[in-house]
Amino acid sequence: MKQFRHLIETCGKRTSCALAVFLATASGAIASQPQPWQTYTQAPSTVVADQVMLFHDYLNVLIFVISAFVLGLLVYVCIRFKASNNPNPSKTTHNTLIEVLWTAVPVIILVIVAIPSFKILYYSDRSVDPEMTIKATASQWFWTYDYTDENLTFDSTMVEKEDIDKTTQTYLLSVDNPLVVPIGKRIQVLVASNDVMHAFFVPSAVINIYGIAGRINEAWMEFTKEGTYYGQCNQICGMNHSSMPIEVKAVSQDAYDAWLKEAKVKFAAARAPIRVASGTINE
Ligand SMILES: [Cu+2]
Repeated sequence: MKQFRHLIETCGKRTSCALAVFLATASGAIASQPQPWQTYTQAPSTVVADQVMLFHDYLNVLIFVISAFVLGLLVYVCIRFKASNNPNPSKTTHNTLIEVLWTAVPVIILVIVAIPSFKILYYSDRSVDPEMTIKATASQWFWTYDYTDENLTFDSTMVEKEDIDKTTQTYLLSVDNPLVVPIGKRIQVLVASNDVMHAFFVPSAVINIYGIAGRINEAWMEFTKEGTYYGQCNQICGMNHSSMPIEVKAVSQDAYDAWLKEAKVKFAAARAPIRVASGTINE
């Protein structure tokens, strides 16, 4: 009872806040991370995400129309065929026209849903002629990003609670070295794992790809606006599963070029080759 009362009080305090968040989210003002009391998806940040959201809205309209039609039909049947209106009930058992209709109409609706659904599925599956490639390799519990065209590799680990800068960072989402990408570029993302199964999951980009040891899975992203977009590994990958977030910074081409120049110097010394008996690897 105590808990219930606490819940009611908390709800009361948060109602206005929740309403503001809902309105802001619905209007697309929040781009990158989950919000308290969020009731809608994160705003789309890539061209694929834009398409998926359009499809989502289209399906919602369709669902609303079908639900309203079924509800209307139920109300009509309840009134029209109630016992007091039918002292001598009809003995009808079959109606060929209605039976054909209630089979054919759902099939047509499914086809109407399937065509755009498959179109988006194939569109989002893999990029055609990507302009750059990034390989994201998961390990317990951090990400390693390889800019394969630039010979640049670095690790990305979560910022610990005591090191969080509350003005710019979010605990459990912010990392020391974010994945920086230019907007308007078609980026191929290759996802792999060094150990157990992980996932590269960035909701606002509508990417959710498993990282599996010995396999390379593929996705792609092309950001439409600058911003910081967060994601998380959503496979239960071990004790610190919640401590390997993904932080993507989408910036202008000029800012990306400047970052790349700095990153090449910064990370050049950081990653020494791993020495093994027969020579060196990781070069
Ligand atoms: Cu993981």
